[in-house]
Amino acid sequence: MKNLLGWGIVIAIALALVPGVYAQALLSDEFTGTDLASFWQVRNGDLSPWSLKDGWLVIEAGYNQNVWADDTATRFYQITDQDFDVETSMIVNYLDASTVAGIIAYSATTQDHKARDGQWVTLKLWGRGAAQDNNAVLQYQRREDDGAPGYVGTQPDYNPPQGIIPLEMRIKRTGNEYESWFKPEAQGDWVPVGKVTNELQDPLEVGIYAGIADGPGAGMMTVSYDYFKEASSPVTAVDPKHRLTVTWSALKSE
Ligand SMILES: [Ca+2]
Repeated sequence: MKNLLGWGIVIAIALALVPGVYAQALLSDEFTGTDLASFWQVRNGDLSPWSLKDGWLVIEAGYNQNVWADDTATRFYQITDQDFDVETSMIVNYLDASTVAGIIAYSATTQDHKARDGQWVTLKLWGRGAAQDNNAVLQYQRREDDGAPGYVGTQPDYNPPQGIIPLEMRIKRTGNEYESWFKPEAQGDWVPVGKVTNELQDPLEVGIYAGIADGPGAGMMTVSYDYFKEASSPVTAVDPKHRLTVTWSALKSE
């Protein structure tokens, strides 16, 4: 009996360590240090060179990567089956290409409105190339659609020129409801973007991404993410000086 209990514990721990088997709450990250925290998974990490530098996750976006008809971006995500309220602060620097960067909640097990496997909600900065005068727009979309109720094809009163674009983004999930906000220039109060109902089946892959939709030879994009925060989860980070786990509040007080 004691042995059975022991094996039960071992199996429970093993399941908890296998991503996707046991979902959990999303974790916050300030992207300190040089190693990406182990709770992240990276999709298409080989297509866009990336690294942690001076407290930022810096992604040099690769080509032929989009989030529209398909999700082919380089994506950093965590798996959850719970409600969340996540935000990120980012600096997009792009030139002369069609580029995408933002927050996504992706469900591999949900069929989209065209009966394809895979559906999502994303708040996206679309950096537009010469065909649209080299300026960016903010969009709130599901897969290949921003015309359904609550989605936004072009956020009003926001149209920064290409170059360096700081902004913050936020998506809050409450059951099947997903609400979004942003902060132009990464300053001021949250500006509402949209609120939608999307019946995404758990587990969800929630995170941040970058990609250049055009092929090789088009311009460039560097996306620097300062942090990814879940409102209910304090940031933990490794203090490089003391090799100790410290909380975000401790970091802030230094
Ligand atoms: Ca940071």
